[in-house]
Amino acid sequence: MTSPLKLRQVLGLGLAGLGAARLASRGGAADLELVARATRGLLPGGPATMLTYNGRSPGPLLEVNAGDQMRLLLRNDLKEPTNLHFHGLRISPTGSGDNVFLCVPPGGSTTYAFKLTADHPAGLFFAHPHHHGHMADQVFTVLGGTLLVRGDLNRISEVAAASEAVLVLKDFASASAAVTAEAGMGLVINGQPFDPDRIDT
Ligand SMILES: [Cu+2]
Repeated sequence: MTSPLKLRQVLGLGLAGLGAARLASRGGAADLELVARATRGLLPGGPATMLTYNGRSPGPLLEVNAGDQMRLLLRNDLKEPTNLHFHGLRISPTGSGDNVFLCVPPGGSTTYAFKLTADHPAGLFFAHPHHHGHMADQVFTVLGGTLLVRGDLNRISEVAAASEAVLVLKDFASASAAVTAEAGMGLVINGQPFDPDRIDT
């Protein structure tokens, strides 16, 4: 029997996952690419097919700054249409911005292009599909990822000096019937199986 996980070890899992799973802007420009595709993975109850960005669930952390010019290419390698919604960002809901009426067909791609204002609030946001008729199934099958905007908060010295871990919790008890039927239910943090009974604080 394995020993209980310390809370900091769970945080460590999150940090370990971030190194290779982070796409960041440079010099005021965020030229990022997400590829939506089905990927075999391991859930608490066993193997299952999940929908991923760049083969990851959750998708890579997108790390940008207030004032950045965003150009995010979304390629659709799924067998159904998809798109992107930038949950919480203060950007236009039209054109190539946070436009949930855009449709990226199977095999297609589109570029989301918008500028974050210089005073855009810092914080953690959520990028996920919002295509009418497919949204619930795609989100419940784990398509989505975090979007970290750095800005005013990060200029507070105590915040800048603090260590940071981004944790994405997913409860497969509320996942799609297809996933739970194949792999059962359970909790994951950053894609790693998580048992709350094994946490020491
Ligand atoms: Cu949302």
